[in-house]
Amino acid sequence: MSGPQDRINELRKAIRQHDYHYYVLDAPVISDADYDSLLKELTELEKSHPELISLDSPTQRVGGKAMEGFATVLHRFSLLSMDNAFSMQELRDFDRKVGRTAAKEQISYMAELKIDGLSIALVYEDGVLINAATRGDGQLGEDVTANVRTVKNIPLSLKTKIPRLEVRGEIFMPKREFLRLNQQKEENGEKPFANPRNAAAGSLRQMDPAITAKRALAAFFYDIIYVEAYNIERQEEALNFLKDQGLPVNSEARYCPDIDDVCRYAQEYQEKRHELAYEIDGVVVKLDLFAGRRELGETSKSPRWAIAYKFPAEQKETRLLGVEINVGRTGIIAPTALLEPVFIAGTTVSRASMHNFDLIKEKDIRIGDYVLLHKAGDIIPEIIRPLPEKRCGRELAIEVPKYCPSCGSRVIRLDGEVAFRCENINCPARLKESLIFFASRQGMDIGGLGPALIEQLLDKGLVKKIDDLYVLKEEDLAALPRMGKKSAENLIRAIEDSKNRPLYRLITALGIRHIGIQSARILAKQIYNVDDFRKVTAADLVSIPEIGDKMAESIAGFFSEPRNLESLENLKRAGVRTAEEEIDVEKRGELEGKSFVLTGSLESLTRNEAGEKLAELGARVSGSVGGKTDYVVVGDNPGSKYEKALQLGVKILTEGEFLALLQETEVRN
Ligand code: 0OX
Repeated sequence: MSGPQDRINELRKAIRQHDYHYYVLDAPVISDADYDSLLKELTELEKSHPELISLDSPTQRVGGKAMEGFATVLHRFSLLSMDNAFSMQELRDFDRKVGRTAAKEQISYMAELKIDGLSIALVYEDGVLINAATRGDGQLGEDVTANVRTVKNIPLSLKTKIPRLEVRGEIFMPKREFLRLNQQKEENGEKPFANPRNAAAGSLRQMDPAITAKRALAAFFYDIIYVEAYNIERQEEALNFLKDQGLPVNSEARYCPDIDDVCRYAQEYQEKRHELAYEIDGVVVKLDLFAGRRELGETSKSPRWAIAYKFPAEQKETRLLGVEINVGRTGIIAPTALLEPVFIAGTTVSRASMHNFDLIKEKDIRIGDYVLLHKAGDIIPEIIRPLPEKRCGRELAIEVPKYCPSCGSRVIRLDGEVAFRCENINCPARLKESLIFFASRQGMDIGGLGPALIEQLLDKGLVKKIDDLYVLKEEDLAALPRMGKKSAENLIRAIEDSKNRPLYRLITALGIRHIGIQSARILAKQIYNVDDFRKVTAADLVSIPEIGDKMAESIAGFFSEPRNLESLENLKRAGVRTAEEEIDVEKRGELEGKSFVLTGSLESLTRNEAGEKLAELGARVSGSVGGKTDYVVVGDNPGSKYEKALQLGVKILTEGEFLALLQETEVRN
């Protein structure tokens, strides 16, 4: 039989897991409202069975968990959390409780928006920001000073040289920035943030402040933890004081003489929340007079003079009618849910990004399902979960397409990425981006061929593949709007000039994922003919110094797509340089074309250096020993490659023999 203890255990376990997802992974799997209801159920069960309360119950701590990597800060004053109210009734209950301790004339409130961000504490000494720490568990936080200094609306110094001021506030990510960041993440095949709060946390916990600086974070401050030399006795006064010192204070806060006003304020912002530039998840109600606060005091985890009214989560049920598969401009295959239209958080929604196929599988969403919908960050419609109890049995599984819906190429997925992609550089969905990058400075540097002109070429059907650029005729171009004879001539010349770029520029221009100009240089040094790329495997590629697994896989993927090979063939035929001519052929001798495997550590040179030397002599370094391996160089503590070489009878060289061979070959050259 299952008694309260079983349910309590179940709830504690679930809450701990959700805490971990939320605070540590920044990737919650349930909505805040669902989390709150679990916590509420546990709190109530424990209230009616106090003998079952244990010290490690999630109800017994203030929340949060120290993150790794940042120095720990012990807060001089612990940062309390707040009790929640989920209805106007519970707000009134709070007022009644306050009335039991505080005198009537002491009771009036400040109502503030509850910004959905990350609680932080700043310390200013002599008016200068000297420390910023996350709230952590309320006692121990993390030193994020370097990152907080990059937040533009946080002043590095105050208006007045106050000896010491400690303030508490909220760092958050505005909705627009959240939208931008997630779009960027999806384009890069990364997992989007679940909500602006997680995005803010993720941005603040970057070890490199330069990354934090690129995210448009902002902050509002709402609490004086400690101040020296000033006597402040009311919350309204405190907010004005903070504002006067140059700290950002939310301007929607309102003085409310009684609880009716507070309820009106809460109602008003519950309706207006979608119009705000930042996400709020409720309203914070605080006793205005500090004298009254002192009288009420606090429990071990929260003040008795404040309460957070949490808005009901905006969730709607609707039906998933189908899934549209789109190809993004970078080749990402993206599933979009087609929904029965439903009004939610201020707009009617009939489509929702499903982000990626992993998520669909994880949530087990099927076509025909009734689903629960919400808006992440109050803007991005998202399916929270399906409602399997409403299934009729005719629902259909959502499959990852094997072929690109736009061009029919095989769809591939790179290791470690959530996204599936179309690899065809000429796929109509991504051709424009491919061309823009191909012609750009980093690529083939075709002067005058920018996005606007590329668009015209595509519109007129003059270019359908990358290689079509090289068969463009002057008269085709001259006929385009806003294009005179002279500019057509110039463009043809620029295209002609680009044919002779070094090989690494062509490799860069192909826009292969993870291959930037640096890695393209390395590749071109080792594999100096585009034709050879189709012969090398990912295993061969990783043996090239500085080429990692991801890059190797990506290159192999690119060159396994027949449409890409065809385009390269056409480029070659059109006269584009597809081989590295600068390698000094004279320098090569007997080692030309030989395949080497290096194992164990070498004393007189690094494996990278050995690789480079071999490449200069026209030899190739491979990652694994096989039938085609000519030599295995064995250093200290060799691995299994040594045994394999013995097994296969491959010629084995000691470091000394290897150096001698290199020298001999170099001398002979
Ligand atoms: C917010 C917010 C959070 C601080 C001290 C006791 C109550 N998220 O916007 N907390 C508080 O106040 C806490 N106010 C706020 N506005």
